[in-house]
Amino acid sequence: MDGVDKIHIFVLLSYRLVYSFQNFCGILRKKYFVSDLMNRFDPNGAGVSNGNYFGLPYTLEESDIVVVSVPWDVTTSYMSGTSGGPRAIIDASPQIELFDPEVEKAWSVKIATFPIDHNICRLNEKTRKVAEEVIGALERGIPQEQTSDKAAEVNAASEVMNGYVYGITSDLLSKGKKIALVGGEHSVPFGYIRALAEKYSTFGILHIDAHADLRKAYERFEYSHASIMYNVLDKIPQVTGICQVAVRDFCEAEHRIMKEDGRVQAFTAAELDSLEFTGSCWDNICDRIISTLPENVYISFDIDGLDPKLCPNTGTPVPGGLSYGKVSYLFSKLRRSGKNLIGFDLCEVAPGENNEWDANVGARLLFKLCLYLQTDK
Ligand SMILES: [Mn+2]
Repeated sequence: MDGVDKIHIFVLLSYRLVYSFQNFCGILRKKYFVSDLMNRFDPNGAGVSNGNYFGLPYTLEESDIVVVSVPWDVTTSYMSGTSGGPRAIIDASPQIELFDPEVEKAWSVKIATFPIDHNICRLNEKTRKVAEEVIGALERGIPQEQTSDKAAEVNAASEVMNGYVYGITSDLLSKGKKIALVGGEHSVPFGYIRALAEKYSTFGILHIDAHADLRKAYERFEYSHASIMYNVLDKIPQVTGICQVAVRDFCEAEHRIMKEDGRVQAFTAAELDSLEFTGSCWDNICDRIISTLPENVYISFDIDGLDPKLCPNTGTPVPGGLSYGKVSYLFSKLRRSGKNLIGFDLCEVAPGENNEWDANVGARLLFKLCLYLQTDK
């Protein structure tokens, strides 16, 4: 049994233990503390910093929505740091008003925080160093055979992470929870989408991103952040379509898939601009985007789909992108469209060194999407 296998078993066992322990604590907390907390909870007061997303006091057991963190940035190719996204968003939570004009008593929506798994953090740190060696060798033109073992080690670790995400999310789905997944780089939702595919026989993905993420095994990493949609199309047949919005950085092979694979519908940033420059309004464009989606919709939201002024520290920023107002309007229209939002991920939020701006933006959009997940029909 090699090191990765041992870590795999350890991670799978440990998340089950953590969940059971959380449940046990949850029962105690509910019995003795939560009613008191909720009596004292002031939705109009300053934000609370209690280690949970949005400072909300709900336990896993009583929650309707669970936010699962995956602090993973092993295959990030440009700037690392997205593994710090979940912690940064939690730390930025006191900035969030627990109010939404479209959702009554937004603060009472029962959103719980799944604890961050330290084994995944350790596996991430260890494997990131190995991945850096593989990327460095590629950049220096060293023959691939010389780093085959290292590339294989990265791929094996990514499978451990996928198994971890799949295990948690399928367990939570079987308990009737809805799930918000927070990355980490954009490779992290694969296990979650696989778990959803066991619950929903067909669904579509609204994919907001600067990149098409349709590369096959980018930089030799099968589960690269740049390959998530390729892997979904390749391995999860329940996903009947992917609607890409604001994509503006892709290679020729990806462009061919976007044009030729009937499951992919792309609204590139250039096409969105062209529609607006020739008189279409954003309301009509949102209708066109939403009309490509089937009844069941999953949102895969890479924060770099936004204008980089809203996410300057993200792993691979690209000029252009959606404004905060446009993406909020799109989500609001999707909610009102009657489609069934089955889940979502928010990835690639990376903390800045001296400010929490990226996390502040991410926390606001995370809260909005959680509310829509809850209030969906
Ligand atoms: Mn992406």
